[in-house]
Amino acid sequence: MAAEKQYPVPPETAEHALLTREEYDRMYRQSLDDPDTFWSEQAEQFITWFRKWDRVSNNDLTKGQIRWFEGGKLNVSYNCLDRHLETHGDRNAIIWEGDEPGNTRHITYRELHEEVCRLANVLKDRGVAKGDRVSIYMPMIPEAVVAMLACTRIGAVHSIVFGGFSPHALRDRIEDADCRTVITADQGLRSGKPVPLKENVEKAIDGLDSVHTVVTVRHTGNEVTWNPDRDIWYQESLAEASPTCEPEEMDAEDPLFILYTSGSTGKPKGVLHTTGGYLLQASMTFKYVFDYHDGEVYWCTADVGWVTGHSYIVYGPLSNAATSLVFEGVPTYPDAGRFWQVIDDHKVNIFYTAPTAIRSLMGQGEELVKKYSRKSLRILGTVGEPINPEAWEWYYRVVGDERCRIVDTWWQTETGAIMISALPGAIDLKPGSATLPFFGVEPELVDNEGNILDGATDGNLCIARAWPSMMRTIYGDHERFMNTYLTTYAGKYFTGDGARRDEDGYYWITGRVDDVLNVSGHRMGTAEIESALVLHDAVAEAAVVGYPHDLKGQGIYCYVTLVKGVEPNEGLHKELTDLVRKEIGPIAKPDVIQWAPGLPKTRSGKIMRRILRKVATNELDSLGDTSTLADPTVVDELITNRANQ
Ligand code: 6R9
Repeated sequence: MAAEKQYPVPPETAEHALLTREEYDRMYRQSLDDPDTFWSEQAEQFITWFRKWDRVSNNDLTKGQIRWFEGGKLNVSYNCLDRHLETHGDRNAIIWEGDEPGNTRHITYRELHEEVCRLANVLKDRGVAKGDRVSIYMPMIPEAVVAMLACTRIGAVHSIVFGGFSPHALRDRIEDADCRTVITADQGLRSGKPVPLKENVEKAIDGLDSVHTVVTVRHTGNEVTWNPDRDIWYQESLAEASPTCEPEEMDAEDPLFILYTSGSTGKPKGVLHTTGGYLLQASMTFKYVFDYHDGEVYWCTADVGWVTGHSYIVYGPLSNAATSLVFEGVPTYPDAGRFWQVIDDHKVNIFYTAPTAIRSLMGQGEELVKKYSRKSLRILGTVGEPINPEAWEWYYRVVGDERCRIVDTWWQTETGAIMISALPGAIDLKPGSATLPFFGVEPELVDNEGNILDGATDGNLCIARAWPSMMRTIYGDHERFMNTYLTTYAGKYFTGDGARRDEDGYYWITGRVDDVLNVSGHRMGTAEIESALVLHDAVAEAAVVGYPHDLKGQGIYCYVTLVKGVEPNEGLHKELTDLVRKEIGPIAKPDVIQWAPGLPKTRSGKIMRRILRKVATNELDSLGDTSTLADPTVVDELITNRANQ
């Protein structure tokens, strides 16, 4: 095998970085050999506690019991706001860049604190109490951050639903967590086009009488329908509310938020995170992985609707008193130079984005990048999916001018914080590898029988012990939590990802080993898309698989069997595409719909997805054994139909 390209840490980077390789090695060793001492020191350093914990850790993965810092009391909004006021009250907590260039706002820590207190009081006034769930369905505006922090201030549990999700998906999530309050905006804006958020909320809660309050931010100023018993305007109610609100004392293990994510089967799972462990690891990874130095401007391009937005737009940066840039728009509006323009305008030092964005901008050429200086940049991060070495090299060479360190950060909604990543001053880089585990993270590769594989090898990626920001359960379904993550390989957390470990102990994530797709960094269960397709009267059966897609990483390939007597046609194709958009949202829009008179099934009726993946990828020479199929001729039919598409 050709030697992989390596990018060692330059000595001057190591000199100015928070951690060197020696420090990483020492801390990593301590984090595994003496975890309670390690985590207790970190918890003292990163978090302000109202009361110290009685016990650092109390975990038993075989029972699904994960507890950190039991008896400790803290408040997340206090840690993200109040404690910075004396020293950094006038520092920008948020720089907001709207969809239209030039539309910006700056919000200091003092201003953010006041606004959070006001909204917290409004929520209390409407009867929201500690432990209640609040649904947030918002565009990328500062009020989304205010909404999150206001919930944490009073101990309410937020459940953010990505603004690109359909009313149907929103309703499911509101119902599943029994949210009785929804915070939204009149509309969002993306590349000049409005997103009808309030209207979607109306549709989502139609007939759901349990929802007693909808708080709406006036953002674009369009007309919205109004129910005076239920609806209140954000701006008006905040103006009347008191600007002081005592933070609720929360137990370290009190729930902090629920965030829905796709699994390989059934409906989305409400991943539950708790207060102390989550905040500690979000805070600590932010500081060390991005090598954050006091006063720097940091920009993560994710949406707060995803976990990356939770941990690395809000909780990680704000708990460190950083300035976090919140961006409403898209990378290609008004043109594909937008990212670099924003970086120059706001002197961004640390930039964190997704491989799919890098790949799409790479296709637009270097000119648009070179037009801007980008000289403020120091650290570049990626997250969400494996980054192909070509995109990595382009990011490094063109965007970073071969001067910026790249951190490829592997983690999941379930892990709460970054698990495997380089540290800028400590770890040599290899393009395409997430490199080495963060403190306290013990990765293990196992074969399908659960045997631990040593040395350089491929395997199923597990984590051998609990870590503070680990999810605690699936909201309302602990059994599903156990079955999805903890029983496949007893006593370990199973990530659902495959990985390779090389001779240097570096990890290379190879992608999902289950029926979860990763489309432009968004996770989607094939089962969810199939359920949407079969809602159509003309559809008898559907099977969805992923296939390699140049820009999106994976594309959505749907095989659809129509009911007897219905002939495929263009109109039907469009109806099915629209149906998936309506049921789940635009991110789940099928890339290919192939009509399939029959699907390859085993004699026991199980769809052989392996074969469908091969046909989708056009790897027809390696279909493998088809003799166990109930009807092997369906495969020939699929191949012919594919060619005629
Ligand atoms: C943070 C986030 C998690 C899944 C994960 C994996 C993929 C994320 C990655 C990566 C390779 C990286 N993934 N980061 N794969 N390299 N740096 O994305 O959370 O939306 O829950 O997705 O994304 O497959 O299992 P989430």
